[in-house]
Amino acid sequence: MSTADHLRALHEQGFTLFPSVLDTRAVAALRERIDRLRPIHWDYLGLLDDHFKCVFNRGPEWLPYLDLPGVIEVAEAALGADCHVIGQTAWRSRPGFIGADLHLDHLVMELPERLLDDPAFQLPMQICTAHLYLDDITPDLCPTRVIPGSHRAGRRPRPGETHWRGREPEAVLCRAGDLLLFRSELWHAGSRNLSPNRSRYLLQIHYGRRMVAQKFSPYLAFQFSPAVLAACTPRQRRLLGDHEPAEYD
Ligand SMILES: O=C(O)CCC(=O)C(=O)O
Repeated sequence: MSTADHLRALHEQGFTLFPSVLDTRAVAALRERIDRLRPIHWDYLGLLDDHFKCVFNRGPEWLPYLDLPGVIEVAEAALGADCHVIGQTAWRSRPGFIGADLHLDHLVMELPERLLDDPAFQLPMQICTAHLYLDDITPDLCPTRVIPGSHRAGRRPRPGETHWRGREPEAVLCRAGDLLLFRSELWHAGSRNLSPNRSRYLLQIHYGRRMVAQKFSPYLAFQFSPAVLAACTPRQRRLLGDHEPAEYD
């Protein structure tokens, strides 16, 4: 699929899948890299899942995941050539993990469905999330679930709501190394890890328009690693927030 095809899917379905972004060796290397992480700042090792935030700052070896070829072009087409990364989290979801209920991640404002149904109106994107899966995602290994087209609901799901216009969330089943990109207004959910002994490894990258604030915990105490900054390409520096001056600067 071309950049234009992916962009069209984001507008029409609210999500798009990139097959084989990483090959088998690169998947194994990234899983090992995640296994070597130790929690700092707001990271946690939970009973059923582990989260490591802002992993781009852990060392130059994490930088290539900010601008994966083929994916970054779509993020820039969707969010502007000056878009940036607002967060990046490595997850391990262990057996027994219970995923999130149906939700959306960010909606700038509620809008009437009749406006969103008008083919002449195209809702601009503000934030998109990439899920880089590091396992074959089978129905028992907490697939992400999405409701195609639900970014046009114009609102978030109400408590207890489980479908939109009769459509239930659909599991995104894919291969290790595939990447799902979805817009923040899409209704989506996690699901359970029902496997007896497999953990789902996931690298999540959030992209936002330049005016969307970066969420680099621990915020006031956050400091960029000098080794990471020294290794960045110009595009990676911009993705980390080194922008041309603009309004409010
Ligand atoms: O676990 C998943 O696949 C879904 C994650 C999710 O819904 C989120 O981070 O907003």
